[in-house]
Amino acid sequence: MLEGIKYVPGVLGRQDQENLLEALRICVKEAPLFTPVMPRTGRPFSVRMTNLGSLGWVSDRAGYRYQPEHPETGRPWPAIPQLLLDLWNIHAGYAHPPEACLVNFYQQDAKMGLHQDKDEQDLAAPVMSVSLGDTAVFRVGGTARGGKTETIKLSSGDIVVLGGDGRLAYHGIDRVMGGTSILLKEGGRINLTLRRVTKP
Ligand code: MD3
Ligand code: FE
Repeated sequence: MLEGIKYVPGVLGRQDQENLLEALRICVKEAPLFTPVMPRTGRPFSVRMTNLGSLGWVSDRAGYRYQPEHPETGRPWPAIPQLLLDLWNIHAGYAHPPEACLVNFYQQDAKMGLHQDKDEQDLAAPVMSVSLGDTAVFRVGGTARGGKTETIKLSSGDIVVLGGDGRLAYHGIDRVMGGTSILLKEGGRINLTLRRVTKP
C-alpha cells in the first residue's frame, strides 16, 4: 500500500451515521442527485452524484470540472454539514477547510472504474472519504495504471484519508455488497469525499 493512505474503520457510530444521513437528505432536496456522463462519449456513470460546499465536481460531454452551481438547477451547492467539517479537522491533517464534498450514491449494481483524482489545483491537500450504507469493495493501486492493486472493504462509518503519494493512487469501487447494512432502507451506498480544490 502506498504511503499516505490511511484507513480508519468505524469512525462513525450508528447515531452519527443516522444524523449525517438526515443532514444529507435535506441537502439532496436542495441539490438533487444527477447522473453524470463521460466526456466526449456521453456514456452515463452508474453512480449518481451531487455536491456540497463552495465548489462541486461535475462531468459532462465537455469534460470534468469544479463549478459553484448545480448543473441542472443552476443553484449554489448546499453547505457542507458541520459533522463532516469536524471529521476533516480531526482526520485530514490539513490546515485549510475543504471546498467540495462530492456525494456519490451507489445502487446495488453501481461501480466506479479505476481512475486518478487530479482535477484539483491543490494536490498537496488530502482527500477524505466517508462511507455510509452497504459495504463496498474499494480497489487501490499505485500511481501508474496497470500496476498491482489491493482491495479494502469499506463499511458504513469508515473513513479513508488519501494524502502523500496516495493522493494520486489509482482507485475505484469494484462492487457494492447488497444486504450488508440496514442504514439505508432500500439498500445501496453513499460515499462522501471532502476535497480542497484551490490552493489556499
Ligand atoms: C484515492 N470515490 O469520488 S472513495 C471519487 O467510494 C471516488 O465513491 C470512491 O473515487 C467512492 O473520486 C472512492 C475513496 C477515495 C477517494 C478519493 C481518492 C480514494 C482516493 C483520491 C485519491 C486516491
Ligand atoms: Fe476518485
